[in-house]
Amino acid sequence: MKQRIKQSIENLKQLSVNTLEELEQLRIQYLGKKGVLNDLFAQFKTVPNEEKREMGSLLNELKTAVQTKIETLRDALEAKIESKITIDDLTKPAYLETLGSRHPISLVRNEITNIFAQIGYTVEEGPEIEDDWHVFSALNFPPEHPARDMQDTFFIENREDGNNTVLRTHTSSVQVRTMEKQQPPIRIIAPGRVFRNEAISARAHCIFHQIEGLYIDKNVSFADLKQSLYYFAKEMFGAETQIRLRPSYFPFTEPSAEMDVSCNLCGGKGCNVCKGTGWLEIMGCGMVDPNVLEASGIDSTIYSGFAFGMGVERIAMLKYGVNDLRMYFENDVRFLNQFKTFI
Ligand code: 2NL
Repeated sequence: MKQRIKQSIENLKQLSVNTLEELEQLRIQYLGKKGVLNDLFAQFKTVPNEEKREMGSLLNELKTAVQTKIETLRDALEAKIESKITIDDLTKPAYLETLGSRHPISLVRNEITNIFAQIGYTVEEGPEIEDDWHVFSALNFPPEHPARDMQDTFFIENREDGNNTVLRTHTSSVQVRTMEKQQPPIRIIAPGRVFRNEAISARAHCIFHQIEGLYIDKNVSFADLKQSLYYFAKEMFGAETQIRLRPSYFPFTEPSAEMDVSCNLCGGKGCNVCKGTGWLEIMGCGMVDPNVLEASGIDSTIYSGFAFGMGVERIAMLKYGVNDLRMYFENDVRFLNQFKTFI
């Protein structure tokens, strides 16, 4: 028996396994119910008393050796399985990660805000859910103006006293908030999502994006407006771009104008994008009405300013040749993937 134990301890040292299954077999062979150790412990009962001490300690030695061996083999196997994942084949190419891309509306918004940042404008943001004051009253909209109608504006709360809560129909509300909290000089860009109660079509959507701008200081004139917007047009559409201003009307500016840029597709000769006119309408603008300055606590006898507003979707449509506005809202990856190179 003594010989068998010593042999077993010796044998253990040579043992190795390749799989967890083989390891389990080994465990059963030694430590299982009918395993080597149980068998030896059974024999131990018949050992003469004077040999029990030596045999007992030998048996315990074997038991510990078996347990240690199994632990060591298991650790080695597990380490091998783990490292297999990383050292499998170092020459294999890495997994290709599919890169996302920016949404065309974000690309155009960033491009526009970056151009204005070059001439000192900072970005302001404000809430999409607004009160009547910041969307209409402070902007010189008369009480019966059609824009205040349910036909045009989404109402969240429609109150008797006219102090309604609405989804903003333009980001002018952000500029009003800035004028209320800050005295001139003010030079800001207000990009953001706006909402109008429109039937959805290729040309119109009830949610769209706007960028408005506001510049207020002493002695700001219409000439400043023209040069600032001319600079923007050249940066945005190319150095050859020309602008023209046509008289228009907004409740919040006086005088008001629409700005056209020369069609950069046909160079002003006339094509189907500019409908043969050679010009593309891209924004509305004007000198801030003194009533608007006063409503926000700015002294119109000291300060003057200009403001402008443009639709981001419209500019993105011209830039990328997209002819259906709904594309911008469907998030079809076949559409979005086409903007990968425009990061
Ligand atoms: C358009 C026209 C415009 C403004 C927006 C503005 C803002 C304040 C005061 C005065 Cl706080 N004006 N914004 C001015 C003129 C035109 O937008 O066609 N937008 C798409």
